[in-house]
Amino acid sequence: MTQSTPTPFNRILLTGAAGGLGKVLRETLRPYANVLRLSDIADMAPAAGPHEEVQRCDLADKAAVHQLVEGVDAIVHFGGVSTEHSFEDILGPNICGTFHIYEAARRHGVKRVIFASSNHVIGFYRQDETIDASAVKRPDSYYGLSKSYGEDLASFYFDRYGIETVSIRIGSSFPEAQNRRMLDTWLSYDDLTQLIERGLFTPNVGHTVVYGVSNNANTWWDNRLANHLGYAPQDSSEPFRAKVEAQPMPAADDPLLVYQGGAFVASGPFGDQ
Ligand code: NAI
Ligand code: 15L
Repeated sequence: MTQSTPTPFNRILLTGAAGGLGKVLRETLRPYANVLRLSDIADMAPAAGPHEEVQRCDLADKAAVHQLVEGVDAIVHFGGVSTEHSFEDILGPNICGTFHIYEAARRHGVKRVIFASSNHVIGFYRQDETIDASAVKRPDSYYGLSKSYGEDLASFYFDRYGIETVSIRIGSSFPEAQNRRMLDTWLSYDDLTQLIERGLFTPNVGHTVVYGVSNNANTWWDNRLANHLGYAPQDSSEPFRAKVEAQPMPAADDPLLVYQGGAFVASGPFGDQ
């Protein structure tokens, strides 16, 4: 926590707590609340520790989400389907689920949400284009569409009800950059944590969209419209470059090298059989 950080929240809800990023945030968000309420549809290990509560919940279940949000001061919403699937598979967890989160936030008076959006909201931009948060959205998948809708919910619930959100268009947040595209999109776990901290504690964010990317040598994303967050990434994908560049070079027209969303632009269609 930075020195200027005010008193932590009493109770923060983390959805998707059993997932790859959820497991990391379970550790790193601990200083920011007296109690972390952890939720997922999947089993969570280990069970609740000190200053933790575990509440299993299917985001598609409206009543369950309303119970989940009761007594919470802020929501870090990372749960849902995290890769491309059919629209039907994405509808419940991501589209209905994020709607349920915002409706529950309204009913229970939650004023701050951090939304795990994705670069796949703008995945059809090419890698030779640089965009900021004002660029027209170009979702690359049903998954990207669901994140785009999540950002629209964030915008609506701020304009209509004053609930503030920081939507993080996360690039690729894994322990290492795994391929050439990820050299440009990689977000370290420490930089992700810093973004969430800035998202929770910066006053008057309205609905802010920020690209979740580390200080990599090259990027396609300009975060000047989110300068008020004071996000200053500390890590870079350079240490992974040699290993990544030892991989065979994909064809020049491979989506991995052409589009910001990489392979997602070529997924589907689903359900034609
Ligand atoms: P993950 O797939 O490991 O975690 C997602 C979690 O959501 C899982 O534990 C899953 O059980 C849970 N979940 C799925 N359906 C659910 C439902 N109906 N109800 C409740 N929980 C449900 O994904 P990861 O990598 O941890 O990502 C976390 C969030 O960040 C996701 O929303 C993802 O879309 C977003 N994101 C992640 C990126 C990354 O590079 N890791 C990049 C861009 C966005
Ligand atoms: C995402 O949105 C996914 O959740 C993650 O699994 C990666 O595919 C990431 O984008 C990416 O674009 O690398």
